[in-house]
Amino acid sequence: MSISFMPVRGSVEDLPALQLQGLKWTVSHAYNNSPLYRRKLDAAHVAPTQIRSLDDLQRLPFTTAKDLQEDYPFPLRAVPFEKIVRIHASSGTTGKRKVLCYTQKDIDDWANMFARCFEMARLTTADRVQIAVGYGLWTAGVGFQLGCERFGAMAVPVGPANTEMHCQLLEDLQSTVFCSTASMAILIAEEIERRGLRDRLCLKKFIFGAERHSAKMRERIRNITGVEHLFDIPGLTELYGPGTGLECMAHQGVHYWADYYILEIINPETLEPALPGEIGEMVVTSLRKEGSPVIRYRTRDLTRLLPDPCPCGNPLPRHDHILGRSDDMFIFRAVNIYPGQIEHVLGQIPGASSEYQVHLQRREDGRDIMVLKVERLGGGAPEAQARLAQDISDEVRRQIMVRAQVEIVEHGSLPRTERKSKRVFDYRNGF
Ligand code: DLL
Repeated sequence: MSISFMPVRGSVEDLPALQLQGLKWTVSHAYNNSPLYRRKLDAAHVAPTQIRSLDDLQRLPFTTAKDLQEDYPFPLRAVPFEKIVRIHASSGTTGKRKVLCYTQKDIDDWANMFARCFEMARLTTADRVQIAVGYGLWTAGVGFQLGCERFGAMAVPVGPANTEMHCQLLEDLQSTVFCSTASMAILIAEEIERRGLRDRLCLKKFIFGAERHSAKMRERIRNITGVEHLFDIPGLTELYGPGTGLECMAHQGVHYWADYYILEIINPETLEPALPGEIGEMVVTSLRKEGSPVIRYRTRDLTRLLPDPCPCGNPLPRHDHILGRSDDMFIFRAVNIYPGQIEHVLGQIPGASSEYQVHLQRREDGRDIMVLKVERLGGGAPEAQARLAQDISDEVRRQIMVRAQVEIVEHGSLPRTERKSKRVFDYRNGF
């Protein structure tokens, strides 16, 4: 399969040489132009001239979210302000926003990367792409817009409007592709079902990301809308924004743009490379980014490389869906738990929907309790609800080894959001 947004001189065989060239350029650019990187590289005793092979990547120090916060507001800036044409910022889970700078070349590179996403999802210029993510400081809306225009399809730049407006535009403009967060995808799918719109729409593809989604969410979106192709799109503000790769037509993980960045998977404890196929933390190094280059940036996202050739025929390397973030983990009665584990359990239980919340509370006697609220699918008698709660609690106990009080709630009663969903509420320290 050909990919026309490949680097100018390039095929997959050229990737290692291209990566080495990009790595050398990035380290020297960062060292010469960013005080933060100079400090870090000096402290690690690495000079740009010592980068001679891709293995030398291992000698470079990691960059973390903390570095971005300490040098706020323009932490990784490596060009004069006159060359910066835009900034974006992500909210950051704690503390200050992460602000990243873009030169015109960065914007062009990002547009090409994103156009490749649309190409990989086999859009054509006849497609109508309804963009339902936020515009503004966040990279999401402008990123989808940029990629869509570069690709040449018709953008319908709605942003995170209400579902009423989205449904109306889906119907009136006959949009063929819907781009959103994973939560918004399920929200709109349920609205299409509620309004009985399915047969009046021309929707063929969903492209969603910004947060983890479960297999159950996918299944539900597909079942109620009849849309066959759902594509997971990853991305982060530190590395341009959305569009750093895309799930392929074979739906076997995410192909990522290894000509724009190097992806490493490390063991977050030892910081050593994970084995091929082993889950670890995603670490990224940009190869062409001018405004705010990233060198071994620890994303906190957990995934793994998929080393086998992909049945879709695309030769670009693959990583699995993002399985969670290392900072999503919570500790309950000395057990480390990721929300993804709970989703995994719910995915195996037929009467449970994909929607849930975890509430952690501390009783007066000091004991912690976990209340797991789960939406049920469809109707059912009260006995069936009690059975469902018992099944979920048994499986949580068996697979995650903790006791949870399961509360079954009506379908549609947990909040749906246009943003990233919050699923874990920890009240143990009083908030
Ligand atoms: O969420 C960019 C984006 C917008 C991607 C729209 C896709 C669609 P940030 O706000 O900087 O950027 O958040 C980045 O979100 O490190 C992951 O933890 C998470 N994330 C992004 N995409 C996915 C995905 C945007 N497809 C952080 N699956 C990342 C799971 C995702 N998590």
